[in-house]
Amino acid sequence: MDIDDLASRIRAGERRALARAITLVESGRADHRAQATALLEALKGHGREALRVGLSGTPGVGKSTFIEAFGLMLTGQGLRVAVLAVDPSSARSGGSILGDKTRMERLSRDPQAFIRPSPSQSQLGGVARRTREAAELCEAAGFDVVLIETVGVGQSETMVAEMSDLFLLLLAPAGGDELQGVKRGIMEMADILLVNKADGDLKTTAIRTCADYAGALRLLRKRPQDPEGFPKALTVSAIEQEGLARAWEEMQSLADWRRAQGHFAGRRAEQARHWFEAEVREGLLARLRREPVRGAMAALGAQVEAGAITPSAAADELLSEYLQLDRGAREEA
Ligand SMILES: Nc1nc2c(ncn2[C@@H]2O[C@H](COP(=O)(O)OP(=O)(O)OP(=O)(O)O)[C@@H](O)[C@H]2O)c(=O)[nH]1
Ligand SMILES: [Mg+2]
Repeated sequence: MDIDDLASRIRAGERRALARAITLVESGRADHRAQATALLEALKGHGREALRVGLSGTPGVGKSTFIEAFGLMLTGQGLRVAVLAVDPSSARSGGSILGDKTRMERLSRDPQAFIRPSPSQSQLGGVARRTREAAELCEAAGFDVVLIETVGVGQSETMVAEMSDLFLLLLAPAGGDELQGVKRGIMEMADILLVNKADGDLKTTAIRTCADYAGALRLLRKRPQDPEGFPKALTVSAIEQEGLARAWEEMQSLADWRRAQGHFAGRRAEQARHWFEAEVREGLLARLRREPVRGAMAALGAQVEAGAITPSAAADELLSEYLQLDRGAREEA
């Protein structure tokens, strides 16, 4: 594969090249991984900046409907929109995307939009890398907005927040008891809460729910990356396309403020470091699962069990002999 050619076709915004490159970053094969790394290196410093927007919400809250309506509004303004989906629960993988194909039908046919479903992958680490790198590729291809959708399960929100410039939480209109069901940690990550389905019979409830959330947000600790009034809660109706323009204005004003204050670039730099450290951890864990380390681990484990060596000494031996973590230090000694 000609990596330089692929890189220049991505820079030219060719969708097929982009799709192919995402397939490459998704691959688990070692040679593909090396090519993917080379491709990302070749694209580094492309000088384009998309707004990366994370979007989370429980099943059925209206994420797909929202993305379709919001995406079409943006493409209608001449913006190019990419949609990436993260679905770490293997049972749902594919399923939700098949549903999305019909829910996001118009957007998926829009030449200004690019929708990439989540591959079936069980490890969150693999999903994180694939999504983050796919977002990089979309940015290099000149997309203005990259929406990263995740269903609200466990760690996936944190992961998506760690690769987004803005994080949106989509919520359903509900009674007060359900408000408490939103985990504090997730509330703390959100930049904008969107109470969806503010239409028809649900409108009054949605407005009340929104006020409740706004009150809850005011109780959270102030974050340095927020101007006055953020994080905030808004009502929207994805079906009736109400409140979407307002939501976009708020997102832009928040992003503009963060850019002006240096928080935008600062956060991306922090995220890059976070992912570097995560990759190191992943890489080490992967090596532990390979021979001869795996065998040595089992053998040393047996010795520890038999009381022939202490746990610390065995760990030291494994790390230094087999992972050669402190080879330099040992050579000096
Ligand atoms: N009344 C109303 N219903 C909505 C709105 N948005 C979505 N819905 C409905 O809510 C249901 C779920 O919508 P989806 O967009 O599939 O929700 P989702 O969050 O993508 O769901 P999963 O993909 O299963 O996680 C559908 O029946 C939608 O028609 C809205 O703004 N108002
Ligand atoms: Mg959906």
